[in-house]
Amino acid sequence: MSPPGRPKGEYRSAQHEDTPVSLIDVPATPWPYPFAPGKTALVIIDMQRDFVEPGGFGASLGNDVTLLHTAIQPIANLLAAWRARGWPIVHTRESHRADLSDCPPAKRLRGEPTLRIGEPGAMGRLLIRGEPGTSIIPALTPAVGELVIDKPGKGMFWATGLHEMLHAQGVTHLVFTGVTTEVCVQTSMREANDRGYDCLIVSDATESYFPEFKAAALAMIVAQGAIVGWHTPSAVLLEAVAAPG
Ligand code: C5J
Repeated sequence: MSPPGRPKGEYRSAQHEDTPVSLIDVPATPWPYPFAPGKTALVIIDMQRDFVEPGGFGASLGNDVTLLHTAIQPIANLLAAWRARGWPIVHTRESHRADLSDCPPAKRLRGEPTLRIGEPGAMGRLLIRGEPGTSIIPALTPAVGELVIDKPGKGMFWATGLHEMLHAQGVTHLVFTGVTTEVCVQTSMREANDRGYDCLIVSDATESYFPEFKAAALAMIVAQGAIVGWHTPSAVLLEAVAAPG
């Protein structure tokens, strides 16, 4: 499919009209993604022990957490590339205050998990800030200077102030990774799309407990002319951003 007409090679963000940047066309579905070097934040959604390791929130819902592990190395590769260039990086953690005042009963009482949010499990109280389960897995530990956002919702903008932080850094584009594709990643990407960011999701750097839901989410995102955004594999993205301009 072909992209709609866009002046090639330059982008003026609605949020930063005065700061044009040179774009890199990254091969992607449904057509090339206009990558803005230095203005594109890598977003790593909820790669915390509670979702990825046994004994956490993901497992309490009856899920096989090993299904998420294939995303770890592609995310690590992207993280290394972003760090090498000094580009912005955002890590999120789905988490709540210890008194659960930011966890609505509609969320806490939903379903039939073996343990509910706030109850003690193998990695401390489930999804509670400061407990071992909410820490990012060791392979992706945030570095000093990277944004770490504790979000009480599935989406990363709800009750976090993240939009203002990204705006302050001049970020106009977002590259999404993390878990799970159809829940927190897709919700965050849709929120970002509504706020005017150009969004790409990296197909092998995101995973779901349900492979069919991951496939459906990726298809929905790019349908109807990239209605939410683009997707591409990490190797394609890394090759495109490494190429000499
Ligand atoms: C879920 C998430 N699945 N990070 N959270 O509850 O996707």
